[in-house]
Amino acid sequence: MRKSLAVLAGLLVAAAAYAQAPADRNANGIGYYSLQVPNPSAMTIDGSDADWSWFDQTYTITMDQFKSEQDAPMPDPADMEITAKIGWSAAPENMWYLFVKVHDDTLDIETTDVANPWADDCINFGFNVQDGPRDDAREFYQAYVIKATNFLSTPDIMVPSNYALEHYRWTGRQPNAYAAVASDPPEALQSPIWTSDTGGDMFYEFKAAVWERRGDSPANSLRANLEAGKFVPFLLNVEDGDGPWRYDITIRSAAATAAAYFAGVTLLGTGDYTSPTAVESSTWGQIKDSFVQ
Ligand SMILES: [Ca+2]
Ligand SMILES: [Ca+2]
Ligand SMILES: [Ca+2]
Repeated sequence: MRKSLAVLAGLLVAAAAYAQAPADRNANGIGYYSLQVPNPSAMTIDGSDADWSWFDQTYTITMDQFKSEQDAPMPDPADMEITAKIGWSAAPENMWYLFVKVHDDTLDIETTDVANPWADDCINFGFNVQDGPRDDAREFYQAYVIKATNFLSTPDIMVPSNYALEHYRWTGRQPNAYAAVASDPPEALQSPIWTSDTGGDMFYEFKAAVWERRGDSPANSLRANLEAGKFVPFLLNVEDGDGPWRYDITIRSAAATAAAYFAGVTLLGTGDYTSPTAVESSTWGQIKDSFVQ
C-alpha cells in the first residue's frame, strides 16, 4: 500500500511537470471533422481535387476557421486564402487524407536549403495520437512539411519536419505516405518566385498511415486504426513564405499553442455526412430519394 502510494505520488509529480490539454484547443472554437472516403480506390494523390467531389462542403475548413499562430492579423484574401479538406479511409487501407488549396498573390519556392523547407510557401502538419504536450510525447509525433521542391538541393517533396529524425523518415515514404503538389497555372512551379495581378493557386494532396506509437520501422510501430468517432489530435499550419516570411496560419487555438498541444479532428463515417455525389450516384441513393420525394 505504502509502495503504491509512493508510485502514485511520483506519477502526480511527473504529470504536474507538463501543461494540460487546453479546454479549447481549436482555432474555430468547435473542432474539425474528417470525412470517410467512400471509395479509396478512386482517389489519386496528384494535387488535383477532382477526386474529392464526394466531400460534403459543410466540412471544408475555410479562412474563418484558421488563426495566426503568432496572433498577428490575418491576411487579405488576395494575399493568402486557404481551404482545407480532411478525409480518412477505413481498413484495410486505413489512411489519413488531406487536400489543401492556397490562393496566393506570390508563389514562392525559392529556397534551396533542404534543412529549412518551411521557409517558403508550404504546409506543415502532424499527428499526435498520444495527445501529449511537446516535451512529453514528441518522439511519437508524425510531423511533415510538404512543398514544391523544384529548387531544393534534394528534391524531396515530403520532408519530415524538425520533430522527425532521420530515423523516422520511413513514415514519410511510400507505401506509408504519398504526397503531391500542383499549381494553377502549372508553369508557376517552374519559377523560384512567380506572381501575377490576380495571383495563383497551390494545391497540396496527401495520404498516410497514422501511428499510435512510432519506432524505427513499421514492424516496430503500432498503427492507429481509423474508425468513425475516433478523435485524433492533428495540427495543420499553412505558410505564406513570400520574402523572408509572411504568414503562419494554423487550426489550433492560442491556448493550444501555449501548451504545445494540437487541434482536434473527429472522424465521421460515410453515414454521418451528406455526400453530394455518393448518394445520387448509387442505386440505393436513388431509391431513398424517391421515398423522400
Ligand atoms: Ca487527387
Ligand atoms: Ca501571399
Ligand atoms: Ca506565397
